[in-house]
Amino acid sequence: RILEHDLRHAIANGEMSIAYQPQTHLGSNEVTGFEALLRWKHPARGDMSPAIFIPIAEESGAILAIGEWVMRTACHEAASWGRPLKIAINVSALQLNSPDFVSLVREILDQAKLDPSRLELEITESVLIRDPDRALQTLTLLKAIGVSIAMDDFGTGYSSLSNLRNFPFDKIKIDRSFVRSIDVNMPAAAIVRAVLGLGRGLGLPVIAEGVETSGELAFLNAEGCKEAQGYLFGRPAPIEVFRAVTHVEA
Ligand code: G
Ligand code: G
Ligand code: NA
Ligand code: MN
Repeated sequence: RILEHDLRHAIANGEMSIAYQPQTHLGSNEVTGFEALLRWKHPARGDMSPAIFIPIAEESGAILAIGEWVMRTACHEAASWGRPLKIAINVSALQLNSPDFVSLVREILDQAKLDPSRLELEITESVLIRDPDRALQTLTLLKAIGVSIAMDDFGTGYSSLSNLRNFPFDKIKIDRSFVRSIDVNMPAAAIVRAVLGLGRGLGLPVIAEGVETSGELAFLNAEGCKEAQGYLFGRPAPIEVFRAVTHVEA
């Protein structure tokens, strides 16, 4: 496969970059952190969607090197900020299940001089499926070093409420497919309301993804959602765009 071959050289060729998207506290309208989102500019094909190339990188194993590069780059970036904002990084199944993942995270945090409490790893429930015992062990070790864990895309795919009970999640991210048009779409509104109630009951903060309109935001505020992410607050962009947020002078 051509893409698979090209992916192996993408980092060395400087074709990969990271876009950062703000996560905003709704009460204060303050940015609490940023999600790191990988971007690949293919030399011939131009911008490639991660939705296309991440699965290929997973299948080929290239995700291990790429994921390490993302974590290293984003942690170094976050360590350079003038404020202790969080950095949220997506972790794939192959990464989480690789034998040296926890020591790699430690080494990256040490080298970046980033406090572990600043790092949040986003994992989807599909990541837990292959080897739940091993995933639990790894997540427990990560929590022990002070890293937090968010359940990404909650409500899609292999979603099961038992995952919330059996794994040490610190946060729930409601998938953007449920957030879309919550102010006008009855089933989506009921699901978002239920997830917010679940978070309250479990004592887990909930962040809504993909918030695009003020109507969606009004609904989330009315239902007690405390944090959101989406185009309404900021599109994923090079970190320089957010300089005024990452480096607020007193
Ligand atoms: O940014 P965008 O919406 O196009 O991302 C599409 C998908 O790619 C999302 O599911 C997102 O979680 C995933 N993704 C983006 N960056 C990374 C990354 O660095 N590692 C992994 N594993 N997935 C990522
Ligand atoms: O799977 P994950 O939640 O990591 O995917 C995040 C993806 O969602 C990113 O690719 C990002 O570009 C995209 N995204 C972020 N905010 C919005 C939004 O408000 N609307 C839509 N449609 N996509 C968004
Ligand atoms: Na994510
Ligand atoms: Mn998500």
